[in-house]
Amino acid sequence: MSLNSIFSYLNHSFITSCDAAEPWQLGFQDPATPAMEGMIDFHNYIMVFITVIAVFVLWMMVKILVSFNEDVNPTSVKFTHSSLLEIVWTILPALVLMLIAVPSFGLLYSLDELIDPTVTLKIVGHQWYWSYEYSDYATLEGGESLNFDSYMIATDDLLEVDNRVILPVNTHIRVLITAADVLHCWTVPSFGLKVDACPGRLSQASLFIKREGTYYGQCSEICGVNHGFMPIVVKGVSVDNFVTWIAAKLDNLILD
Ligand SMILES: [Cu+2]
Repeated sequence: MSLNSIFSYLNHSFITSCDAAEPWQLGFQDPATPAMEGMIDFHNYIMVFITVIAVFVLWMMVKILVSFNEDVNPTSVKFTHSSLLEIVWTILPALVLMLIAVPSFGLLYSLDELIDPTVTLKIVGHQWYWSYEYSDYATLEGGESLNFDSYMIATDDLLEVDNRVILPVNTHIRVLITAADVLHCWTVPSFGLKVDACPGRLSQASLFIKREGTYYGQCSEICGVNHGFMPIVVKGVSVDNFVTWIAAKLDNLILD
């Protein structure tokens, strides 16, 4: 069993298994997107390096304290240079940095990739609620597109909202994020998405949900007194159910 698989065991099976934050949770939430899967894999990969380096440095410090004190070594060796040692302690960290940098850039650029999105969801942060707009769907040609506000409803964990976002699974989705007043941050851990909502600026991210489920998140940028009371709930449904839901929403708009 490699170190990498031990870490992923800790993350996936032992510590947590959920799409919402849990009390005393230590690991990640279950990934629902390729992006989050990549981030968790990368985290596990880096943990291998961190563990080896931390153990090595600790061992070296203990070794120095034990072996190189006045009692054990009354007369110190007086050399100032060691070419071999200098080469090793230059090349080795450089190699470790390369091994970390290459997959990290791969992941970073893949997160930025937007592949021919089918659905666009525009998210606007307000003090203190979120509003959502399905820019592709309007009641009339050129009419106002489907949109609604999403307010928290009081539950024990303060994570539920009155209007959930519904999105299709296995579909490339573009999310556009902005704010109407102050900085907010649209964050859903299972998606690996955490995008600042800046007033006057439209940020873009891609989203591809791999499985149906209900995903919980929260505003993650201190935005005022009710910052803790503007949760995010996204329901991933099948494409058929998504189309049915959109059609019903549009019918309701026309009836209103
Ligand atoms: Cu906020």
